[in-house]
Amino acid sequence: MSFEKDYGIILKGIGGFYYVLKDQRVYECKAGGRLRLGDMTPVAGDMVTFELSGEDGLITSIKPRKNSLSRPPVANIDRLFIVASAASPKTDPYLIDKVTVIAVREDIEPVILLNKCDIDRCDELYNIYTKAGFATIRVSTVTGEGIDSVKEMSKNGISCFTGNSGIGKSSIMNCLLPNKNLLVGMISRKVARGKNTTRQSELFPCAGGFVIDTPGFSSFDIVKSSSIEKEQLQYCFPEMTGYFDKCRFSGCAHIKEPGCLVREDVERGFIPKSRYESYVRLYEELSKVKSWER
Ligand SMILES: Nc1nc2c(ncn2[C@@H]2O[C@H](COP(=O)(O)OP(=O)(O)O)[C@@H](O)[C@H]2O)c(=O)[nH]1
Ligand SMILES: [Mg+2]
Ligand SMILES: [Zn+2]
Repeated sequence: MSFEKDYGIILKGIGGFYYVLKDQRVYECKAGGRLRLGDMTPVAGDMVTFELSGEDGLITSIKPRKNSLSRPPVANIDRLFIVASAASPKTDPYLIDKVTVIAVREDIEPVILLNKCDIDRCDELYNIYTKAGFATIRVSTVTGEGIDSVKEMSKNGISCFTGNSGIGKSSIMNCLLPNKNLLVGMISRKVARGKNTTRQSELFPCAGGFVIDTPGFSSFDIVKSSSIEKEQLQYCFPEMTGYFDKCRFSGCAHIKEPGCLVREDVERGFIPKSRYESYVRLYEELSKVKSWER
């Protein structure tokens, strides 16, 4: 990953200290206070400038963020690896679709990783997400299938892993980072609660980019965490964006309107049915949100 001159990147924060990587070295820094940083609290992924006095670093500015997630706090995400499976615990496509909407909205590239393919080839999920136009990779941490492709995609920028507990996020990261030994089979919340210091998730350098784990899908509540309006929802479904203003009624929401080309193409199998059903379900959820609740 290339940096703008003078900037380092925060790998993690623990108990008020931030570990900033710059020119192959990690510096322990404190935050520079309200005067310099205003309301921004540094998080992993932030690009920062800092001053050194002796060994002690002081963060002096934070570059405006491209995007950010709050659980875990991480900024400037380029890619979201959404880990799913048809093997246990089987993933509900609706959960995947919710996350893809937020990703697209935040200008993050969603990549679907179908894990545990040694047990189940995940054909149904594979067909849905390739047809929808997402990069979709079959993975197995047992046979090593797909790991090279995941590594290749991690070369640029910051890649964040998400998916239900037990789906294999830590296992996949261990394949990418063989020297790190992340805790497989551990619930991430437990790990986070174990110590008294507040600890952020950590960015790990990987293949030229960075990878980071998240606690799971629960951090992606579409209604609460994003300011998306129902009229905008169709633009967060890449397979539906070409239909804008082509249906019989301009401003068609593709729900019940006659002459809707989206619904016709769902019937003809060009748009995956489960994706369309998620669209309708999310549209209805967003319709219930009053404007003052946003
Ligand atoms: N058969 C099979 N089991 C896997 C695979 N990846 C992970 N597991 C198992 O799934 C369980 C949960 O894995 P873990 O990486 O801790 O999931 P996390 O909660 O998403 O971090 C562990 O028992 C792993 O050994 C896989 O590709 N195939
Ligand atoms: Mg884990
Ligand atoms: Zn329509």
